[in-house]
Amino acid sequence: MPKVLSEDAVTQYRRDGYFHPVDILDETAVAANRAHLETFEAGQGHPLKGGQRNKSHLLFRWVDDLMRTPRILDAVEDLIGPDILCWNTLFWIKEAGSESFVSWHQDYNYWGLDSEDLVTVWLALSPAAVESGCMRVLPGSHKRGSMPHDDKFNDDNMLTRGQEISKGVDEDKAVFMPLKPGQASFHNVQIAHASGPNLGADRRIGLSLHYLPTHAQQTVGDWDSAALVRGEDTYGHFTPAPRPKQDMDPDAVAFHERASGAVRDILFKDADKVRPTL
Ligand SMILES: O=C(O)CCC(=O)C(=O)O
Repeated sequence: MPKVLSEDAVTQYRRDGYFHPVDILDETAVAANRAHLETFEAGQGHPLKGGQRNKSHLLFRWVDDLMRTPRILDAVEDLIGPDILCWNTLFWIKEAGSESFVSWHQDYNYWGLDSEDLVTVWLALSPAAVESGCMRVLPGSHKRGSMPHDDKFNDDNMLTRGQEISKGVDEDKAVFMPLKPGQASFHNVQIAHASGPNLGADRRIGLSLHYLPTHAQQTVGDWDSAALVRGEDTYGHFTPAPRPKQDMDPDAVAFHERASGAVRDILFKDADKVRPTL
């Protein structure tokens, strides 16, 4: 008996590689989390950028708390079982009216992780409508194996190397995953997905959280880290991520430097060009 998702939702996720929307945060919690983010951005005088977008749970205690939200973990447990690591937390912010987009890609090809059970939870902290460039997916593509990608390095592309599937995407079969603030979508690490520019009047703020079973291993990088967020880790394949005591906890910030650098090296492996920051 699933804890949060219905039997139908689990069946759809396994068959099509995605499921949405799931209500996670109420209005008050969305406003509080958005305020944490935007207060920090106002303080530094610019939006989150570079390494701040990755492994953000090591910089911000409120992201670490979000990563451990029981309702998210219950839903993830419905999909991948009770022993759960969070590998990464990653902000996807498209400013209102920005050209930022995400080309069609599969994450499995780039993250160096050997588990096809990795599930990405994409949590909306502002409206993610079709107009604001919500994600779209190609149903069933998680069962097609690795599709060919080219690195295009477009500045408006939010992906590190501008990786884009070169063959096999039929846009007519794509499904949009619009979300209201506080809702989340769930997608499999192998599914082809993309998103367009934000033509809306508000920022599109998404936080993706990458959950994997504890047996997963990093196969590309020599060193990697993850946070045990539920159950037991009897494998010890990842260095445990520390929990920040507060935002910008010096020990966690130092760990973030190493951990986000390791992710950058993994993402840019064999790339012709490397961006200085993620
Ligand atoms: O936020 C987006 O539009 C794309 C996000 C994405 O590629 C992901 O979460 O894997």
